[in-house]
Formats: sequence, C-alpha cells, structure tokens
Amino acid sequence: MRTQVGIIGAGPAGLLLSHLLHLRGISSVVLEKRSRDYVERRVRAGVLEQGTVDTLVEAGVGGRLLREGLPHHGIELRYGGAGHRIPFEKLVPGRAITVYGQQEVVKDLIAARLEAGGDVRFEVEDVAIHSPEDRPYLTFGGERLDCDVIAGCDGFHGVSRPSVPPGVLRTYERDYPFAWLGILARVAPSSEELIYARNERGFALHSMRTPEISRFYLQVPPDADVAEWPDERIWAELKARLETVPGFALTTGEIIEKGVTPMRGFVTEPMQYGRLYLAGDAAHIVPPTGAKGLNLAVADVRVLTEALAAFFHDGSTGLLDGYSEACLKRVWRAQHFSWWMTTLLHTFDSDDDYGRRLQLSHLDYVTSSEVAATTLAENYVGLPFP
Ligand code: RFL
Ligand code: PHB
Repeated sequence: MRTQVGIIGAGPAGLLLSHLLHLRGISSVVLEKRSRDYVERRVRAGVLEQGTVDTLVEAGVGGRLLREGLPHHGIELRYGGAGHRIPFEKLVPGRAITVYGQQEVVKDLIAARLEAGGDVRFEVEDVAIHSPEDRPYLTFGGERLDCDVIAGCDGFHGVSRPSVPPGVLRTYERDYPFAWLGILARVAPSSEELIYARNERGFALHSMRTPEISRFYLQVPPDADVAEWPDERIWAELKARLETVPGFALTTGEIIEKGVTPMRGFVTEPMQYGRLYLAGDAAHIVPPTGAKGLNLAVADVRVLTEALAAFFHDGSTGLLDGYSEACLKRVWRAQHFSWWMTTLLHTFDSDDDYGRRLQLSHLDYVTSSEVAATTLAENYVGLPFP
C-alpha cells in the first residue's frame, strides 16, 4: 500500500489533518489503535477558541458545532467569597470561545472522512515507524504502508515521539503536584458561564457540555484514584469549593463519567525528524487550566497542512523545514498561559502564607485592573491563528 501522508492517531489532530489534506487533494491513511466507539466516547476538552471554530467551519465540518455549540462571552473567577467576571466582549471585542465537547468534534470529523471515502482504520495493532529519515514506511498488523511523509498525531503516549533516535529531540517538562478529577453529570449547569474557583480546599471548575449536561473538575492529589471518590464525596467537595458566594447553589445529578488527569507541561523541540512531523499532544501538552491543548493541536495541523500543500504541489520544502519553528512560538505562549492560570488558581502544599497572599494579590489585580484582565482574556480566547 502507498499513500502520500501516513497519519498515526485518530484524535482531533490526525483526523483534522486528514480532512484538510483531502480538501487540498492530498491522500492520507489514518491508523488508530482504539475502536471508533472508544475515540468517539473519550471525554476530554470542551473549550474551542474562535480560530478553532473558524477552522472547522471553513473546512465544512462545523454544521453541528454552529447549531449545538454554546458561545461564551466571559468566564468567572471565584475566590475570597466573591465572583468576578472577565468580560470578553468588553476586553477583546468580537472574540469569544465556544463550548463543544472534543468527542463531538471527533465524531464530526470521522463522519466527514468516511463520507468523503477517507481511509481511517481503527483497532490497528502495533503501528511502527521505519526509516523516517528517507523513504519512510509504516508497518501494522502484518501490513506495510509506504508514505512520502509521516504525521505523528498519536498523543502523549504514542509511538511517534519515541521513534526518533535518542539525542535528536530536546524535551522540556514541568510536573504539577496535583491532578484533576473530572466528571460529567446529567444535570443542567448551575451557572451560565464557566467558573474557575480558587479555594483553600483546592481548585474547582464548573464547566458544561449542553443545557442538560454539566462538566466539573476538582484539584486532587496526584495519586488520586476514582475509587476513593464516590459520587457523594464529589458533590460535597464541589459544593464546598463552589458554594462560596451568596445565593449560589449547585444542582447535583447523576454522574455519568469520572476520570483522573495528571497535570503537566511538556514540549518537544524540534517537532520533526526527517520526514516525520509531530502534531498536537504527541509534541506538547499543557495543564488543562488554560483550555489550550485541543486548540494547539488545531493550530499545528493548520501549519502542517500549508507546509505539505507546498511540498506536494510545488515540491518546495521551505515550509516543511520551518514547521517546528512556526509552531513553537504559539506552543510556548500556551505553555506560559497554562502555567500562569494553574499557579493563579491551585493550592500548592509547598506554599507558605506569604505565597498564598501573593496569589490572592495577583487574583485581585487580574479582577480589578482592565489591563491585567485583558491579558487573561486575550490569551483565553486565543491569539490569532497562523
Ligand atoms: P489525542 O486526542 O490524544 O489523540 C491521539 C490518538 O492517537 C491514538 N494512538 C495511537 N494510534 C495508533 N497507534 C498508536 N501507537 C497510538 N497511540 C495513541 C490514540 O488512541 C488517540 O486516538 O491527541 P491530539 O489529536 O493531539 O489531541 C489533543 C487533545 O486531545 C488534547 O490536547 C486536549 O484534550 C487537552 N484538553 C483540553 N484542550 C483544550 O483545548 N481545551 C480544553 O478545555 C481541554 N480540556 C484537555 C482538557 C485534556 C484533558 N485530559 C483528559 C487529558 C481536559 C482534560 C481532562
Ligand atoms: C472542559 O469543559 O472540559 C474544560 C473547560 C475549561 C478548561 C478545561 C476543561 O480550562
């Protein structure tokens, strides 16, 4: 078998790349180790930047997103017994975010690929990369796929990054001393906008998916196990961290999904080796406090699509050679913003009283100075796409 671009991973990065390449007349095959059902049910991100929404709409896969996505024009920061709104419409006019589940994006992309006759293979075993320097090919389940280029879109735990010989990539990493316990509940959101709550008991986030489904996160110890978190304990902790302003009551409901996510920042430089290009979580991850991971994956894929179009249509390698450099500026901006939001809002056991006072002073500044609030708003809604 032969294709122009062999894509490993059917997450948002791999599927969107395959779709955008198809629109440019470039062939690809997507190899995914999980089942279609599994990737369509995997609950993850929910916040799409304007640039992500525009990318999906322009690519013709934004119909349901425009109908069912929830546009948001602000978020609340809650601490010290009060809520403070960060109003996007005032601080960054014309820019907003859309709340729409990542698995819905994945469903829409899979449907579009299959409808266009795209080659997306699920439950593919033992994908391996060979000869990435020159004449690359992939093997899997006893088959061989020759490619001009390989796109490693297989997430943080994939095979692509470890296929690069030792010493070529430099990695930068920061682990946080806590994790997030995330839940999905069959209950109407108790707030119209997202609430990021800083609390002495730990951070909590109230998000949502639809008018009937809410999404919540709790800061928990790094080794937390969902078995230690029966439903009653989760609701009691969410109430303790969120019912901190007069008149706010959290409505509880049936919990339909639970999971623990470690928190870390990670960057690979460069994001390429020979004819292998890494995109999305395969190349970098951020702690989810800034809601940037999925949006960064989309930004990478846009850059890679342009570079591959120049390569396949004109034979020029300039954009491909500059792929990492073109992506990494945005990647590091998102790393910094995600680190900043994380340190602003979480409780660190290592912090002394002085550290806690600094954190509160910083929050007071962000919620009282228009200049400081604009910094948050501009990064949150996302800087313009490349
Ligand atoms: P994915 O989604 O991890 O997809 C990689 C795919 O590759 C497959 N795979 C393999 N396939 C074949 N062979 C192998 N050897 C393979 N190894 C792996 C996997 O099965 C999978 O299908 O990476 P991608 O496409 O780069 O997308 C990145 C995003 O998923 C990620 O950045 C976001 O989910 C991060 N994130 C958030 N991002 C946002 O922009 N906004 C948010 O609000 C947000 N919230 C979150 C998040 C991530 C979270 N978790 C669980 C990590 C909230 C959470 C809780
Ligand atoms: C989500 O709804 O899943 C979500 C929202 C905001 C974040 C992270 C996750 O910062």
